[in-house]
Amino acid sequence: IEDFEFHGIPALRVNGPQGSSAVVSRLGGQVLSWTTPDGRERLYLSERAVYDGSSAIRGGIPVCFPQFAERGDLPKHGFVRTREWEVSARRSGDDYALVTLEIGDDAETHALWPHRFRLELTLMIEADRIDLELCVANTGELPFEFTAALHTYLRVVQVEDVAVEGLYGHDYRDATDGNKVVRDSGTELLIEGETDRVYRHVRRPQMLRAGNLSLGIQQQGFPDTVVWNPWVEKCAALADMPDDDWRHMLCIEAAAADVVQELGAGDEWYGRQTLVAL
Ligand code: TA6
Repeated sequence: IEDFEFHGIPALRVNGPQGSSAVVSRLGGQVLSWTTPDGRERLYLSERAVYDGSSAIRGGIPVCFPQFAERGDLPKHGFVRTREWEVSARRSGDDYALVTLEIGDDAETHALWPHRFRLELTLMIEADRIDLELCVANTGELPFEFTAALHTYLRVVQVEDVAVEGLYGHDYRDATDGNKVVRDSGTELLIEGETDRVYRHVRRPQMLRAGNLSLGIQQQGFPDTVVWNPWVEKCAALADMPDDDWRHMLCIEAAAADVVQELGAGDEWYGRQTLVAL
């Protein structure tokens, strides 16, 4: 586990077992790369991503907190994506490597959100798997509410060839269709146009299938799963993403997006997403 600079920002290179590796940026506490022992990069990271903190880094696994999307008065997806986190633990053994980053409140966060908190993000990498755990601690004297997400950008060769299994039978809110709530009735989800869905109370793991490559996706603590692909027009409107790259990514996010979490004074909340290359 070594410190290095990635596009001019402080980052960590985490070498896991069997040649697996990850890159974690201290800006945003954001995983930017995950490579499995077969040499494949599993996360999407835009070539046009911005690394100066003026906006979130486009790709990898951004952490959204204390708000998912734009429902309240806070900046979109909260404010920890563009702030610097500290490294508080690093450990490795024969079959794993682990780093923990943390961030807390300060005068700047109080100006946006009047609560005391500590976030800890722990990345554990094993040969074919990464596990991300987000801990939210309420370090103040009053309860607070939050929404949050691990906004994971998965790399795919061609999104039109991808199928997502495991969401059948769940209700989702369709942000591309006036937030209509719809029950998913297909056995697999195909991406055939702009997709921006919040699946609620997700109980099963998902499986992303693309040709002979599969990725298992599991979450705990997070009640919702968000599936996002901007498709052609919305992608063209994103200054930090090449026009054709909607094809090469699919966000499958572990989220507390619609199901708001309440956290009492002194309490802690845990949410986790696990990705397994199969
Ligand atoms: O999680 C899906 C979403 O909320 C979309 O609506 C889309 O706007 C996306 O996140 C990206 O947000 P960003 O602030 O990173 O451009």
